[in-house]
Formats: sequence, structure tokens, C-alpha cells
Amino acid sequence: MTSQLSNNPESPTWPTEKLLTILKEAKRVLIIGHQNPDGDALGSALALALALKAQGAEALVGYAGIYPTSLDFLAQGKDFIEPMPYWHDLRSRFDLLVLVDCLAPFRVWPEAEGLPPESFPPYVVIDHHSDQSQKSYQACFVNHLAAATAELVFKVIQALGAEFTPPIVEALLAALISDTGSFSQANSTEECLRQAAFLVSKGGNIEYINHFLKRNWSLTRMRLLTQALATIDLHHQGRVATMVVTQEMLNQTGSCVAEADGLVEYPLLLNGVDMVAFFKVNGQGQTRVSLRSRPGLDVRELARAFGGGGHKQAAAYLDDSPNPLEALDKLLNKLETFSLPEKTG
Ligand SMILES: [Mn+2]
Repeated sequence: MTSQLSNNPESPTWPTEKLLTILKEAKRVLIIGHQNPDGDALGSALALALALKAQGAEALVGYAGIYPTSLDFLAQGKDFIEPMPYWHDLRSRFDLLVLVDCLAPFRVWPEAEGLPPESFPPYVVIDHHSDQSQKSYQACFVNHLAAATAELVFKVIQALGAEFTPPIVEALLAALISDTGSFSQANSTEECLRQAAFLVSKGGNIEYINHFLKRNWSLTRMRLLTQALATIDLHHQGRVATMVVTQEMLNQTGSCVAEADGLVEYPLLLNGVDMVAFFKVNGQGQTRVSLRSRPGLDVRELARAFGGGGHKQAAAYLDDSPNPLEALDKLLNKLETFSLPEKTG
């Protein structure tokens, strides 16, 4: 089921020998995803760590920012996951850093932006984001056509000749499910579904994983959702929906910031809405803005205009305003100069 035929450097479908050699030779490896890891970042890191450990390396999964508690089921029994809020002592602890689901160390530690590569252990990148501004890595496997970083990690594990053990299967399947909206989004490609089918054949349980990723809500989160839904506004003839989560709403409902994750999907259920902008406090005095769109409308450009990035249908950026309503005003102003593409239907 592997396709090694076309290895176009722009969208390689198979990891390079250089990357595989570096991974095989590393003894002490830290694998880490972008700040506030999602299911793809954490699932990919876990799967790769398990594969490298099986081959004799010491591999640790780190995370920076908020740990997604909905992924506790993946972490269960795994004592090699550690909070990694700083990078300062990593060079003495690790001989290799693997960045998954992001392209540069500052995506993990924003304070590290602009630091020279020597500030970190030598690093490699496995990612499906397309911003290629930083190329200080030793090797990479980057393909923006991949549904999830897990799709690339799957191939790395195959290429390493590691076994797809039950915990690896579960981590990869959770990552694929997480980044494709349970295989409901445009990135649910044939390749991604083939991998999913293989993972299911190895015992992966889609129902079980969806239970933790999509259901299993706390009452506080449900109450936060009702408050967030009440803030929905429509703009641009109903094509753009905005939604807000303020600190007061978190306080009133007793929710934490992480419980606002994923609520961005709700306004996209609305008839006629092509794009959603979701503004939520990030717990550090800023506003996190998540953008979602239907195929045909690329929100990545909009996120880039604010210093962020992501994918065509899912992008994000950070606004320095502590008040999400200020960030909302800024976006609406920017949208005045942004021509939304013709409605496709
Ligand atoms: Mn991803």
C-alpha cells in the first residue's frame, strides 16, 4: 500500500533516506508538536516515539502550552510524556529534536522566535503545513497534501520497518480522525482512508476513539457552548459567521480555555455560511482566532495577514488584544479589503 514511485520534492510521498538515517541513529530523542497540541500533533508524536523506542532509542514526547485532556485516553499508561515549557536545556538532554505538525521551534515555543538553530538540538521536521519560511532543519518530510501529519508519520514508521502495535495504531488513528473531522472534511483523501482502513484492520476502533474526541463532554463545556452560540453574528450577506468566548464566559460556566477548543465547528453548520471566525481568550492575555471555511474559500491567506497560518480550510492566528471583541473588529476591518470568492453554491 505504499507509493514510493513519485517523490516530488514539493510534495514527497515517502521519507528521504537522510531523514530515516537520522531517526535510526538518534539515541535520545524529543518529539514535540506545536504549542497547545491537538490530536494530530500529540497522536503523531506518540506513534513516532513508540516506534523509535521499539527500535532501541530513548524517546520522549514533550508538549508546550495546554495539554488537551480529551486525549488522556491516548496518554494512559505512557510515562514518557512530559511538559516541555522551555527549550533552554534541551541540547544537553537530547541529541535529536523531532518537530511534528509544525515547521519551526517557535511554533512550539513562541518566545524562541528569531533564535539561531544552535539554540536547539539538531532537529528534523515532519509536517503537513505549507509555510516553508524556516529551513534550519537537518531533514524533513513535509507534504501539505497530507491529510494529517500522522499520514506522514505512518509512512515513516513503515519505512523504519517498525511494527504497528496497538498503541501506535490507536495514536495514528486518533490523529487522522482528529485532523479530518472524523473523516468528514475535504482532506479525507483516498490515501488517508487507505491508512485508516489498514489501522482498523490492525484493531483500531473508530467508535472508541470518537467517543473521547467528539463526545465525553463536561457539563461546563456544554454550558460554555450555549453561551458561545449566543454570540454568533453573521456578516457579508450571511457568508461569514463570528463567535466569541470571553474570560467572563469561562468564569461564569466554570470552564477552562481548553474546553473552548473545537467549538469553532458549530457556526459552520449554518446554512449559507462559508467562513467562520472564532475568537477566544487564550489564558495568556491574548486572543486566539481560529478560522474555518468550506472548500473554495482559502482562509490561510487571511490568517497569514495576521501573522498566523494553517491550511486552506482551517487556519489560525494570535491577536495581541486581551479582549476578543477587539480582535473581532480588526478581522472585520481586514475583511473589508479581502474579496471573498464567488459563492459556489
Ligand atoms: Mn495536523
